[in-house]
Amino acid sequence: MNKLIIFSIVLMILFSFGCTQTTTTATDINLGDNFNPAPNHPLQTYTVSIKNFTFSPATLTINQGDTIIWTNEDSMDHTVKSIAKQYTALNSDPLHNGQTYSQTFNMPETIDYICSIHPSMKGKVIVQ
Ligand SMILES: [Cu+2]
Repeated sequence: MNKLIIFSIVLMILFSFGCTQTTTTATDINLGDNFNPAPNHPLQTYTVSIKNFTFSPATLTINQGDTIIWTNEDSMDHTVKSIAKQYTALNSDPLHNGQTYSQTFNMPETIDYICSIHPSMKGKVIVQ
């Protein structure tokens, strides 16, 4: 008899969780600072071209989990290096013509970066 009651309670709890999840989005629940909700959008890959000593687009706003691929389209070598220490460090080797550098971003942050060979080349990634 006791087992039946416990089983019924477990079923009720499971059922109520099921209902909660269908009617409440993750952002409505405060689960603490360590909770990283699964992205509610498809993960995307963006491309930034490095051409004529310019990152294009110079500023890119993406979502957590997205990836950026930089491609050097100049005959001159370029790098992708974050200026300040951030959670996600951008730190490419010198990219020759046609070479790529990719990075996935998993934290909300703003990263200013440059080409360390030509520091006047500036770019920014905003992860939201
Ligand atoms: Cu450069």
